[in-house]
Amino acid sequence: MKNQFVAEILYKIADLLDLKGEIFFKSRAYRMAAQTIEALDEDIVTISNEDRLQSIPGVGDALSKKIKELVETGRLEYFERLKKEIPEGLLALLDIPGLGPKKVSALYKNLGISTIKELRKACIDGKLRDLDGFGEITERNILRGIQLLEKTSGRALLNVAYGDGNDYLDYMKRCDKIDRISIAGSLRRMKETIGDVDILASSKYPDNVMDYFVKYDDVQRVLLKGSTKTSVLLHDNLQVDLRVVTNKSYGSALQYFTGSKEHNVKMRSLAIKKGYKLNEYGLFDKETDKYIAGEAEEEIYTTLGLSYIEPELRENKGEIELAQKGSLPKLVGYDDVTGDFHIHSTWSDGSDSIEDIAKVAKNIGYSFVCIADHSQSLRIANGLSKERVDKKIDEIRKLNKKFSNFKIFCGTECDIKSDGSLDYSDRILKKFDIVSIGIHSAFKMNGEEMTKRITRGMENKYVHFLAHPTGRLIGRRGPYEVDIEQIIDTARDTGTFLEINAFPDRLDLNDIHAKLAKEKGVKVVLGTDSHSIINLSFMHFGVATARRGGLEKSDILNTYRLKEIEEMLGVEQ
Ligand code: DGT
Ligand code: CA
Ligand code: CA
Repeated sequence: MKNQFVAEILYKIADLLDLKGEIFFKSRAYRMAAQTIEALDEDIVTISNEDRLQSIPGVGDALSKKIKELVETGRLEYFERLKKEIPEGLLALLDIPGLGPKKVSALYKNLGISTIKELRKACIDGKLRDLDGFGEITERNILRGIQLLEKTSGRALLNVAYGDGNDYLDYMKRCDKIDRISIAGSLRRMKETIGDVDILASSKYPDNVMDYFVKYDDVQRVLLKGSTKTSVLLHDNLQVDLRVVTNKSYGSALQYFTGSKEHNVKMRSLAIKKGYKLNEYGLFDKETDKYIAGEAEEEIYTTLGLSYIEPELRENKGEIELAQKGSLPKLVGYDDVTGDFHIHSTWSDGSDSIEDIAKVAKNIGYSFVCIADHSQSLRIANGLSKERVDKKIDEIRKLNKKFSNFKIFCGTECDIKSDGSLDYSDRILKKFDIVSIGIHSAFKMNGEEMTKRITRGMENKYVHFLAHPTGRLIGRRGPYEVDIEQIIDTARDTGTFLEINAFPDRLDLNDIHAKLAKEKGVKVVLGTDSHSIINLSFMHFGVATARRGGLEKSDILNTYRLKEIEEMLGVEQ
C-alpha cells in the first residue's frame, strides 16, 4: 500500500509550512489528513482511482488533487516547490527528537544553523543557551536527541517492516517458479527496529524469480539485480533484499540469513569444534567437505547437538548454551493471548466505542478486554472526571449483560503525578476492576526521584499494573532515567504486574527488561495501548517482545483463562 508514502509527504509539507512560518491551521490540515491516511484500511491508490478521495475526512478539493498527483506520478510539484524555498538540511533537523519547527526556525534565523553537524557543534560550544526560549538543558536534550536519532536512523519500526515484508511475501508466493520461501533477517527475529527486510527463496529458475520480484508495484527503485541477490527500495524507503538458493541449501541459508550475525559466529565455531564446517550452503564435514545437512533449518541445529532455537532468541545471549543442555524456554505462542489489557475508548482519547471494541475483540477470539482510559488530570487526552468514571462503569455493567462468554473489565490508566501520588483517590480507584498506572508528564527527573515516584505509585494497594514502565518512544524519546531493577523488585514485593506495551513505538518493557522481570519472578501483562480498533493487531509485537525475552505462557497474565485472571487479580466475578 502507498498510504504510508502519501502520509509521509503530507507530514513533510506540514513541517515545511511550519518552517516557513505559515499560519498554523494550514499545516494542521496536512497533518490531520496524513494521520487519517496512515490509519486507513483501504489502499489509497484504489480510493484515488475510484475518485473517492474527498470521502476521506479532512480531504477537500485542493488536497484530493494533490494526493491524486502523488499517487499517479509518484511526485508532487507543490512539495518540490516548497522544498526549494527552505534550505536543505532544515527538514532533517526536525527529525531530532524534541526539536519542533519553531525552534529550528529560530536556530536558522539567529545562528545560521542548517545541518545536524552545525547544530551539534553549537550545542557543544554552548551557543544556544543565550537564545530566547533555549537554555543549557535544551542544549543537553538536543545532544541526546541527536544521539538517539543516529542510533535509530534509517531503521523502520517493526510494524512497518512487518506489514511491508508480509505483503511482499504474499506477492512472491504467487510466483510459480518458487519452491520454498520465508522472511529472514531481523524481521524474522522480530527485532524492535528493522534495517532492511530479508526474504529467502529456493528455486531452479532464479532469474525468473528475480524478474518477478522487481515487478512488485510498491517498488520505487531497483538497487541491485543479480541471480542470487536482488535489492529494491519500496516507496516508503524501506529496502528489501531477496536471495535465491537451491533446495539443498535452503535450510542452511535460512539459518544463515536469519542471523543474528553474533548467533551465526557462535554457531560456526561450535560446528568447527564438532568437526564440521557451517556456511549458507550447508553443513559439511571439515576434513572431506562432504555435505551432511542443509535442506531443513532444524537439521543444522540437531546435527550440532542442539535443540531447535526459535528465531526470536537468536542473538547470542545464552540461547546456544541453553539449547546444548536442552533447557530452552518453551516460548509463549502468538495465539496464546486470551485478551487485551490496555485499550482506550471514546471515553478518553480512543476513536471507538466500548461496544465496538468488545465486538471486534470477541471476534479475534479473546475472552476479555480491559478498557483503560486516561485519568482526570490528563485533559488533552480527555481524561475521566470522577462523575464520568461512574457513568463509564454503568455503561460497562450494561454491556457485560449483552455479551456471553466475554467480559469487559472497567480499567483506568491512572496518571502518576510528579510526587508519586495517583491522579484518583483510593475511593475512586477501588471502583475499577483493574487499575493500571503510568507516567504521562514531567519525564525529565533524575533517576533517584523518578524511581521513587514510580515505586511509590506501585505501593498503592489498589494498583494492579504498571504501564509502559520506562516511557521510551523508539527514535523519539529515550527511557526515563529510572532504576529498572528496583522497579522490578518493587513489582515483586507489591505483587504488581509490569506491562509489555505492544504499541510499536513503545515495546516497553523491552525484550531485555522482560527477561530480567522473568528472572526475578515478576509476571507481565500485554496491552496494545490501542486508540483505535485497528491497533488491536499490535498484540503480535507484544508477544514477539515477550518471546525475545524468553517468556513462557505462564509468565504472562493474559494467557490464563478468564476465571483464573479474575482470581489472580482479586476481581469480583
Ligand atoms: P538489520 O537489517 O540491520 O535489521 O539486521 P539483520 O540481522 O537483518 O542484518 P542484515 O540484513 O545485514 O543481514 C541478514 C542476516 O545475514 C544477518 O542477520 C546475518 C547474516 N549476515 C549478514 N552479514 C553477515 C556476516 O558478515 N557474517 C555472518 N556470520 N552473518 C552475516
Ligand atoms: Ca535485514
Ligand atoms: Ca539485508
